[in-house]
Formats: sequence, C-alpha cells, structure tokens
Amino acid sequence: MEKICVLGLGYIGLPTASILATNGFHVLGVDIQKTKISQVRRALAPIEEPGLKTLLEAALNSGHLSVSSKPRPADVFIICVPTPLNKNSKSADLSYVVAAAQSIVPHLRRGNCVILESTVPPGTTEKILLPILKRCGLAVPGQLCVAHCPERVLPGNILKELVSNDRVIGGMDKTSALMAGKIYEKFTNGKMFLTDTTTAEIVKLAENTYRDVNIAFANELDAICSNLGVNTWEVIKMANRHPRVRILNPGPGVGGHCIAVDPWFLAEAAPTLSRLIQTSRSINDERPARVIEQIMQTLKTIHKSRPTVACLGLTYKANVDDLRESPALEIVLHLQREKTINVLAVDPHINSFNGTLRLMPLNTALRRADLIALLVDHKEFLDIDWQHWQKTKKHCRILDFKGALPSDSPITNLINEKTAA
Ligand code: SAJ
Repeated sequence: MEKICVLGLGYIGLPTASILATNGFHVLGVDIQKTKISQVRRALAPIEEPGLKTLLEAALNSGHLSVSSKPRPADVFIICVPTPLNKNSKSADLSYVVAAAQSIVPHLRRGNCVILESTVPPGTTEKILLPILKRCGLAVPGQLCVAHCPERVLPGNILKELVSNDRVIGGMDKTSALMAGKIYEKFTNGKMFLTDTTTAEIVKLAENTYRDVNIAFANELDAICSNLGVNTWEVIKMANRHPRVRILNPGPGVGGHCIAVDPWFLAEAAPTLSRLIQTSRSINDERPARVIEQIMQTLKTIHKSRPTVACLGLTYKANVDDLRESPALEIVLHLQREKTINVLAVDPHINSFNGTLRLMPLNTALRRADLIALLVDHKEFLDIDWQHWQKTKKHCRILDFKGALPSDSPITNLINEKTAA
C-alpha cells in the first residue's frame, strides 16, 4: 500500500494528500482545475488554513507528493470531491463523485482499495459508487476493497483534527474496512470505528444535522428572547452551566458547505420522517432576513438622510476565507441594494470580491459608520478595544449578531468573575 491517488485537492483532499505524503506514502493529487494544480505545484495553498502551507511545502520537498489532472494506477484511491446541493430539489449533486469514480475505473487492479471521503446521502457508496467501480471487472468483496470514511475535520482546525479525530470506517465488507483503516492508522491518533458503508454515511450526516438542529434551537430561542426583551446570550450562558445542557450560539445564519447542506441529504432519504430537520433548516435559512430587518429598523432611529452601515465580516464563519453559503455575504449583498443607505463591507480575510462589492479597510469603515453590524466574529474585530472606541464615537450604534463583543451587563460580568475565580 505504497501509492495513493487522492482525487480532488480541495479543503479535504489537499490536507489529506499532504499529510499522507509526509507520512511516507507516494501520493498523486488529482484535480480537474488546471489553476489549482499549478498553484499546488508552486506550494501555494489555494485556501487559508492554519499550517497548510507549511505542510504542503514539506510534502512537496519530501518528493512524495506530485499533482496531475489525471489519475494514474495506485494501490489506494481516495475520493475527496465536492457534493453540492441541488438548490431547487434540495438533493445531493453527485456528479463529481460519479466523474471521479469513472476516471479511476481504467486504473483499478486486483487488491486495490477505493475510499470515498465525500459526504453523501445514505446508500450512495453501495448503490452509486460500487456499480461504477465494478465496471473494471473485479469482484467486490474479494478482489477490490471499497469503503466510505467520511471526513469530519473542522475548517480552521483541519490539520489538528486530521490527526486527532476518531475515524468512522464503513467497509463494503470487513476486509475493505480493515484495509482502509490501515491507511488512516499511519497519521491518525484517534480511534478507528469499523462499520458498514451506509451506517458510516448516516453517522457523518447525523453529526452535522445535530449541530444544525442545535443552532436552530438557539436561533429560535433568540427570537423568543428578543421578543420578550431578554438578552439571549445571558440565557444561554447560564443554561449551559447545567451539567447536561450545551446550547450552541444564535447568529446571522448557518453557512458553509457542510452544515447548511448535509441535513438535506438525510431529509432526502426520508422526506416524511424528517420534520425536525427540515424545520431547523428553514429556521436557520430565515436568519439573514431577520438580521436585515433589524438593521433597517435600527437605521430608522438614526436621523440622517443616507446613513452609513459598516458590515463587519463576509465569510461563512470566523477566521476563514470561505464565502460559500455565507449568511453575512447574503446580508451585505441585500443591504447594498437598498437605495436609502450607504453600505461599507469589511473583511480582513477577503482580498477581492468578484462583482459589485467594494471592500473597505476596517479603520475607514469604523470612522465613517453610523451603524456597525458585526456579522462574523473574526479575531481582528474582537481585538478592537470596543469600550474605548464607543466612548470616542458615542453616536454610532452597534448591532452584535454574534454575541461576541464585551457586555456591560452585571450578570455576565458576575458569571465571568466566578468562572475566573
Ligand atoms: N454556527 C452558528 N452557531 C454556532 C456554531 C456555528 O450559527 O453555535 C454557524 C457558523 O457561523 C457557520 C455554520 O454554523 O456559519 C457552520 O460552522 P461550524 O463551525 O459549525 O461548522 P463547519 O461547517 O465549518 O464544519 C462542520 C463540522 N461539523 C461538526 O462540527 C459536527 C466539521 O467537523 C465537519 O467536518 C464539517 O462541517 C464538514 O466538512 O462536514
């Protein structure tokens, strides 16, 4: 098991290919995007991820990582391609998985192992991937191993979690699971849990759906608390002091390519049995509209003909450069269409944006703002001395949609003092 071909050099494929190479495997990273291949060859990480550039450089310098637009024969093939959502039908677009599988069929040999890491609806490995792979003429089980080992790493902490997370390994048969497990054993400190492919698919979807439903609860609680004039953050902080309560945070919405998408893959498998999941998705999807409404209502209290709103943050979450499904971006693009206001967008993690959005340096935006909307809790925003800043700019309103800015509430301060003691 020396040679590994990793298909897809994105958020998961590139770190995985690099870590495999630095652990002694001979890795070929394959991607259909020519620009990405040339970037990776020059050790330029196409995404902002702590430690990735250093790891990629080490992988290339070791001579164990090469990249190409086409797969070549290997012992193991790992598929890490995207599985986006068909927006209208709310179903998984498996075209990249299908294309990747088709591209390796001519290279498959007896004793090879094919691992699917992409997040997929239940049954995909067995019903979609397997029939394609079987076109090579090898028997599964027996001559070819096939497994689903879903990625579970958190963007922003990918390299640490690649090593420390437990892995769920679903095999088409026991030999497949054991063979796949041997690959991950080489670079993972976590435990390996062996199971069948459909169970592994559902485990992955259940993890992200659990998080989505929990966030939806926090968002619903926020709507209730706001209606009653109560600070939701304090409610959650105190409720979470209970040993068995762990409520997540409300916010301007759920974005990214995983949590806003994967629950639909579970719902798709059982549309009439997934009411909670579907309602949670709607609750989270409605958040940007609520944020926009709150901003517009607050602006009415600022008596100025064309007030300026500084929107802090565009990415889907803090400290990443990823704009996919970003609620903050949706909010800013919507606000920009309002003729009665002037919108300034700030994001230290985004250098340029294709389209109509003009990005502003943070200090300029803060200076000009009549209202500041904190949409993403990037470290650069939290580092500002807000209390001092507010003293110098008394008339500027601040709407903190992440509950991240210092609170002058006596209750919050008391909790913090006690925690620190
Ligand atoms: N969010 C909230 N409130 C919270 C937590 C998050 O509104 O309390 C929002 C974020 O702002 C963001 C979205 O949810 O818009 C998703 O962010 P996230 O940090 O919760 O998750 P992702 O999408 O970056 O990564 C998730 C992770 N899944 C879980 O934690 C169960 C990660 O481990 C997965 O590997 C990843 O999805 C994936 O690739 O599936």
